[in-house]
Amino acid sequence: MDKQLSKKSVFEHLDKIANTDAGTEREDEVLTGFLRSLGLRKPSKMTEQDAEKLLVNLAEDNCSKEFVESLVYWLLRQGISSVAKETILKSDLDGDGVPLWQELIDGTDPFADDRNLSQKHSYLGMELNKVREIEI
Ligand SMILES: [Ca+2]
Repeated sequence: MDKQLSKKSVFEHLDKIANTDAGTEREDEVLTGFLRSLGLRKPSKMTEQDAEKLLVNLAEDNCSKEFVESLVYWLLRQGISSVAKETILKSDLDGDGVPLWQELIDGTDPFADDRNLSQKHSYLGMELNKVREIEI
């Protein structure tokens, strides 16, 4: 129940962010063209399969974090169907166990497992500290 509530508030929060920016006509053109090039329906009519197809293409193209961000906010502004919205926001393109909505909020890259990377960094840091201790 709590989880449902927090998911709802996160989705509302993302909607709010999406609507703080009206976007531009150019953006509309580019992103509408992008969906069309993939043979997808318009956002309000998107099915779960459309959303999955979109995600697969994003992952394969290894799009920038910024592109995914503006695409998702644009889709939200366009009134994307709730089933497609769920599919996209809950997706985990890089397989790091962190859903897209969380990556958006945290500002992490949905295509790079950058959390594990930072874990590796801190692990490396620990190793270095160990070495230093031994030297001392
Ligand atoms: Ca992820």
